[in-house]
Amino acid sequence: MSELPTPTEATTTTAGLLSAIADTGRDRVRGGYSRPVFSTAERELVDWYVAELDRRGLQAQTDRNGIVWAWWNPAGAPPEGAIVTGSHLDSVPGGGAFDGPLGVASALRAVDLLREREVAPARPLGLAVFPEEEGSRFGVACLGSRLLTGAISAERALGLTDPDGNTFADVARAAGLDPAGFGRDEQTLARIGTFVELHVEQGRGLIDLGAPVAVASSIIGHGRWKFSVHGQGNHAGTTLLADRRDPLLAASRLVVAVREVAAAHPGTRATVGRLQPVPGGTNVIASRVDLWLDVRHPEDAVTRAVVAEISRRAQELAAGEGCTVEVREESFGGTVDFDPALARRLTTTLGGVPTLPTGAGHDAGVLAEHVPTAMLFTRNPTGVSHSPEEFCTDDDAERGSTALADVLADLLT
Ligand code: HGY
Ligand code: MN
Ligand code: MN
Repeated sequence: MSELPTPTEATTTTAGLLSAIADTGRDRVRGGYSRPVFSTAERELVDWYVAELDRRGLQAQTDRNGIVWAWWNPAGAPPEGAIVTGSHLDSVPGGGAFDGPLGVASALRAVDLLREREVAPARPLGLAVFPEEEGSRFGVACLGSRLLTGAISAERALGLTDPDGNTFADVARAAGLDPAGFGRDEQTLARIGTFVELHVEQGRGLIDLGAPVAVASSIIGHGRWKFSVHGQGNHAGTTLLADRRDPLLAASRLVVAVREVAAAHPGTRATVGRLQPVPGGTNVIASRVDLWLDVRHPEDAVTRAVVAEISRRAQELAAGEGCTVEVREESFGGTVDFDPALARRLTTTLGGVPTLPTGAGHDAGVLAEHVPTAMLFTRNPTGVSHSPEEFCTDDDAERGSTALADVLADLLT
């Protein structure tokens, strides 16, 4: 048994662990945190994670897809069939403090709790941090877990570009990874027997239920599409209205149409959160507008129908303004129902906590197609996420880590 770390406040509570990174990647303009994958801020978080692993006598290993692993295997059991837990450290622009990091801190805290309880794992416990879960820099959500499982080809991933035009290959190479190494990793996948991810709840379910922890039942299907509306760039002062082909006008009407189409398909969540006029000058009629559409629904056929109708409306609105429009699917993942037997086992271990579906995507949703997978949610008293208002109380954070330790102890022995 490795030496226990010297307990300090920063390492003996979940909230204490998170307090150590509370200033990393703060976004003074947007509020909240902006920690894009492979940015200085996100790399500082990875360094924090590696140092906390080291404090626990655990050796961090970054695999060829950029996933940061650590294995605790005091019994010296065979590597296959490990119980793995973890989450991500990258964020959306202006995101909250808990989306991702709470799952990582809870995994570290669960190791401490298992050791304090003198749990003797019969199989290895793995900890994992997946890169680019948000897809905020390169556009594809859960990029690390999709590469691990082969859900995205290395070729497509390496060609993805960030808003500044940097390719994933170049940025990953600068971060010390070998682009030739990316792609499905059978050997690593074979080591994962069960994956359990703890995540801050990104909704009001636990508030309304008055409970601190829930087990996930499903993740609704979701996808992302890029629309590019092409018009005629021109001078704001010398171009009469009748002579304009303004893509921003068509794109603005399209944003309104997105809400109309979604409202006509109950249960649909359709969002345009990112819209980029090019070149983007105050005195310039845009020549092009890029906008990104996020559509989610429990039934994949409805998601497809909604996107088809929005695409039809886009063509109509573009033509009405003398513009053209291109539509490209950037990512899609169908609705995932977590392993029911595993979910029941966790619910029983935790004494009958609620089970909740979620509209938020997670690496667990990608892994669920390959290994038995479950999720735990920790209460978020604001119910808000992907925003600085996302929150989790110190007590609930500790309750979540304790619940994670409980289910890991059950699965490990
Ligand atoms: O977009 C999502 O649902 C997740 O936060 N990546
Ligand atoms: Mn997340
Ligand atoms: Mn998120």
